[in-house]
Amino acid sequence: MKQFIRKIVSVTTAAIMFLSATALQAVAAEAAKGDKYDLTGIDLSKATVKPTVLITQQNIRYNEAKDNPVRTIQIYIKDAEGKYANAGFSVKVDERLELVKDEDGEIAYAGPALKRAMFTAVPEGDNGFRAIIAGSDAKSYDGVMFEFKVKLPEDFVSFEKYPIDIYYNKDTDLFTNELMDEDGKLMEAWIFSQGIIPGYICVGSDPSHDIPPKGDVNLDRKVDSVDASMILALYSKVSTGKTEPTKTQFRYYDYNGDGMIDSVDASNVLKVYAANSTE
Ligand SMILES: [Ca+2]
Ligand SMILES: [Ca+2]
Repeated sequence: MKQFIRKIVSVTTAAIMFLSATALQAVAAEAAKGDKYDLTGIDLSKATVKPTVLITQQNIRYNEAKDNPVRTIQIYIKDAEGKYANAGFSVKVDERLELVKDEDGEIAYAGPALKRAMFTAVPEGDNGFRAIIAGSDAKSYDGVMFEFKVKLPEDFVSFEKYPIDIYYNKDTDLFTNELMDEDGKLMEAWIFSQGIIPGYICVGSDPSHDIPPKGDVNLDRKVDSVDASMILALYSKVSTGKTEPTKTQFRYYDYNGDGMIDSVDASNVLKVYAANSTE
């Protein structure tokens, strides 16, 4: 029973997640993972450039994940056009994900936002890399800064999130402009302390687990006396003219598929129940 409730909860959560895939992009940004950015002496209200760095949030169907386990992840920037030049920070993917190199052996490659900048990705441990950007303010753009590929594990778990995050290291990292001046420092403080929207991959449920067994009328994945009595209850309502069965009801209640919902279906269900209980 517990498992069933968990499943219902996760199915509902997933439905909400799929519905709000675009709304999720509007969730409040947060700090980078890793070191906390030291805001001592920094007045963020003075920041004139307040970019957001977003990582792909991908909700995919089970079969899609099975067919295409290698997924492309993008790192975007917005509200920073013409304002940034030099950056260095880490990207880490969930340890169950595998970073997939391209045919040139590169972990990540630049997107349109960095088309006039230098971009390098240096491997960092098994599940991450350090992104290094060197360009000029005038030729920096909003949009996809870079992208990379990850592979889902063969035994991926439905409705579990595989997080993808940006990490800040106080000793090495930066996200500033060409002059590395006050404006650049404020932009950097903004991004690392509250400008990141983390990413993830989340796979939907295995559809083969979602088909209720034949005779399961209340859809709790069990065929038992509850289902039989529900069939009898509907039969009694139908035979007294109180209701007409719907198409959906026919699909679940008419066990023997003879176009009638009656006591024969109920006794068939009870037989299945009896057979299952003596197994
Ligand atoms: Ca049932
Ligand atoms: Ca029938």
